[in-house]
Amino acid sequence: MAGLTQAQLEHYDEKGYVVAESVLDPQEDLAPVMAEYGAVLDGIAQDLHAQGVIASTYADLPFDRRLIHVCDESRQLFTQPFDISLPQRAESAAAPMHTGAAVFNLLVNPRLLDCVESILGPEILSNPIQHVRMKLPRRAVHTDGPGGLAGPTPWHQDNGVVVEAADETEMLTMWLPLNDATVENSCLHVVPYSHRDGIALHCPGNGGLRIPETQMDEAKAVPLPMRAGSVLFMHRRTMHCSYANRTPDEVRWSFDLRYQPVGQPSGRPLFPDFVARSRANPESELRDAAAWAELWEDTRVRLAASAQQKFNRWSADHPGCA
Ligand SMILES: O=C(O)CCC(=O)C(=O)O
Repeated sequence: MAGLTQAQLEHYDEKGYVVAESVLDPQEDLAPVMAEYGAVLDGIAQDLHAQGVIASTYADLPFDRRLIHVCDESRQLFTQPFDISLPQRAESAAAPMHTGAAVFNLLVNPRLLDCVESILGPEILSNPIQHVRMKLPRRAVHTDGPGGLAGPTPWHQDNGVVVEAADETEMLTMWLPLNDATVENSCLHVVPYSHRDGIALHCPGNGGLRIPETQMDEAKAVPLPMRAGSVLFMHRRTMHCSYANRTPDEVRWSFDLRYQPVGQPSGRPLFPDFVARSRANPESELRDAAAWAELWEDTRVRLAASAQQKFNRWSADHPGCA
């Protein structure tokens, strides 16, 4: 098994994160995912063009330039049709999402799971807190708010986005860019050593949960520019964020995926987890992309039928959030 080196594991333990270079092969591992998303964008562009919302389908443009054109001209964002999770709302019956085979193959990519196994051991659950993010240049985001998955992400810890039952779950975040992530196009920033300090106060707000400035020292943060193919492994209590994409014409495109040992609560009980690797019980592994897609489709039906659920513990009424 390849996995992480001793030096990388020590960096992770000490600082709460580590970037491993060249874990994935952009051609072999990432190109199929990008092609699958190209087809999703094509469908969106065809629909908008048929409705007369955009003047062209921009079929001759590469993915990133095409997405920018489509969002800019339609003045809409298409984060949900691309995302690999449902929105945290009961009115999800009609919510689009993307659960294609290439994405499933990425979730269970052996090179990724070897690295995960180095940290978590051989019984690995795919945690359902997962997203694809296409961060658009600010000029292409025509919403009042920060733009959700297409805009900046406030300072937070991933432990903060789960319910309390999962506080001791050894959830590992894996963040990987599909194109090079730079300081200008909105790479991730982390606060080294912050995983040692417990869970900070988080305040619900427009752009998602946010650790108030008074609860952290932003000056200690470091940017993590990363090349496509590299992977960031991050402890659940490491503080991190991303700022606005300041480039005129680049999309910062990434996945954030999470894994944990089998048998611990996922922190998102309504959403489907699955066994990604089990050395003890290989038959329990999910190996079928269509079955994974079905898990999410069933979840959509259940979510739509359920009352409003609480997805985390925080309240904007907390005095520290004033
Ligand atoms: O990709 C980003 O900009 C933010 C990702 C993030 O906050 C996360 O993975 O928890």
